[in-house]
Amino acid sequence: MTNQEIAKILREMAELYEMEDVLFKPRAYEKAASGVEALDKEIKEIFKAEGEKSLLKIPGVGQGIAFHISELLKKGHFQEYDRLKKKTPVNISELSTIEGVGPKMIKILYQKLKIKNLKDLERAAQAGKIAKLSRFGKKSEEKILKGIEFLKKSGGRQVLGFLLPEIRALEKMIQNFPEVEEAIVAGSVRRRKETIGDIDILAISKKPEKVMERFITLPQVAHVYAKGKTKTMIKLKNDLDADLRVVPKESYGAALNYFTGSKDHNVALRETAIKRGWKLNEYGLWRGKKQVAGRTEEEIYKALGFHYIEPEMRENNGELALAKAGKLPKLIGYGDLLGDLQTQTNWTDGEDSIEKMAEEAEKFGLEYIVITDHTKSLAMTGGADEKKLLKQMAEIDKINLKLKIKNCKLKILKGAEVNIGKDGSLDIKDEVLKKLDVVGAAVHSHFKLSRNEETKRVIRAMENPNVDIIFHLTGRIINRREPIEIDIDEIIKAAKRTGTVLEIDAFPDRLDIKDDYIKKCVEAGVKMSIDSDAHSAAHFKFLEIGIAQARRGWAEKSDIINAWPLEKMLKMLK
Ligand code: DGT
Ligand code: CA
Ligand code: CA
Ligand code: ZN
Repeated sequence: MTNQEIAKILREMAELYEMEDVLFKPRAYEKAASGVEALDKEIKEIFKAEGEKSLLKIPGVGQGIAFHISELLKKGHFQEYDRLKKKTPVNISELSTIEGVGPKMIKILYQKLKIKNLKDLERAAQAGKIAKLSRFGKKSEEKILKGIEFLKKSGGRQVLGFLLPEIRALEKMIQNFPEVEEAIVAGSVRRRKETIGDIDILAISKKPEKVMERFITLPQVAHVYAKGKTKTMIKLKNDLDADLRVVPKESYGAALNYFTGSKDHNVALRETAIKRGWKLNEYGLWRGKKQVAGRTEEEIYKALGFHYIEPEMRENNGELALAKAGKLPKLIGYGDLLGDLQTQTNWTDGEDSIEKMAEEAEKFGLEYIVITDHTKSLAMTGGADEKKLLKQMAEIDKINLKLKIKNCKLKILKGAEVNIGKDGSLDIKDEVLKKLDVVGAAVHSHFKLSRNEETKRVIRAMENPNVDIIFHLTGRIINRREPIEIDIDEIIKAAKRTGTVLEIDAFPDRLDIKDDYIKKCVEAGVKMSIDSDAHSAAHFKFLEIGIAQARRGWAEKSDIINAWPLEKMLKMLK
């Protein structure tokens, strides 16, 4: 059992307890799940070496949960989980992908209508059965149907950022097969698309049959579609399909290039080969029968007269012309961030204390973070009013002192995620906003106004001299919620005029703003930030996904203000 699988069950426990209206336990299990996810060692190994006591060292794991995890590792399930699952035997993770459907609703839907999964839910909603339940009504039913339709439109694509740890674990297992010389995940995963259709894996080996044999017996495998000598297709337990191809060493670069895609990039690249009278395919670059290149991607690009193009740029959006002219941007690097400008704590809906967030951020190599808890219109989250914000500022001063004494170099800055009202007004008074180091403003409601109204309200927020950054501009949640409609060109113009920064929210199902918008910002010289939007110390790892998105939008270090040293970053703000 992998850490990811354990964390998934712990999260499910949290939801099961929430259904039962049990106090505190949901939070405790959430915390434990985050702790498990953040580990870089496999729990199974630690447990094998050091026994049950070692589990207590996992952040957020106490006696009770440690006992359950040990049962889980030994038997693959545990009593309390079985008991709760028996009571409400539903596919929670599937049902809760629909916006507005949470644990409490899932319980009622099961009790009243025996709804266990998405199919059941869709049928019941179409038959008008949900509207008839006293608790919900017509509006909820319509919302559910919309949610299901939205999910279908996404074509079963899954959010990459949530799966990347599992994909990397799989890649590592294949790399560790004794017969494998090299292995890598190509396709949309390597290009770091927001969502992925499947996983395309390549490996070099002289014994492909042996490799395939090992591949289909991996613990993650749910189903084998087809097993061939050099190509095998399987379904993983997480519902994703994965292909493994074994290629000879001489063709590795060509195969990697071909299977990384995108298809459009490949087609354009192949055309340049044809123009020279050459041929490019997944086995190599050929002049007649002679292989001109093929061992590495670099030599293929070079032989065709291009500079090397990073996978995140390979969408045939003009990158080939730049690569030919030697004018490719120097993309921001995965280790380039020095700060994080959006983090939430247990002052509102985050899981961890300010201090814990700071300590974890430092482990991630950051030099500063901004605490940006929600404000009062988000009452659900315990959003801060002016008084609470002032209190938090004083607390941050204290913690900064404490960190200094502990020799922690990270600096905590004061901020807020201020809510933008329907008309563009903010819910915190200017005299308090003025005291904060960094003010982010964001839309959290009224997602369905006209394009003109949405654009206007965001621009009005930008015009506030205290608003430094617009967080998650369009409010979309991939596979769950459509973006608000906005006129991006007007927004960018206003950002430029007012000196407002636009955020790339690194949370894997937000990635807001998207790559096309990032490109426009780069061209217009509008600065951006890449923020984790962390709601737990375990979320700093998502910064990587935000950097990937920035790279897909061709952003350089100079475009991203939290890749800059603190002083310079602060000077850039209003
Ligand atoms: P996905 O899986 O939908 O997220 O997107 P990709 O890009 O991973 O696409 P996939 O898995 O269908 O194929 C992997 C790569 O193989 C793709 O990026 C480019 C290459 N490829 C697939 N089909 C074709 C094709 O018909 N022509 C060319 N030139 N390349 C192809
Ligand atoms: Ca793919
Ligand atoms: Ca594929
Ligand atoms: Zn927000």
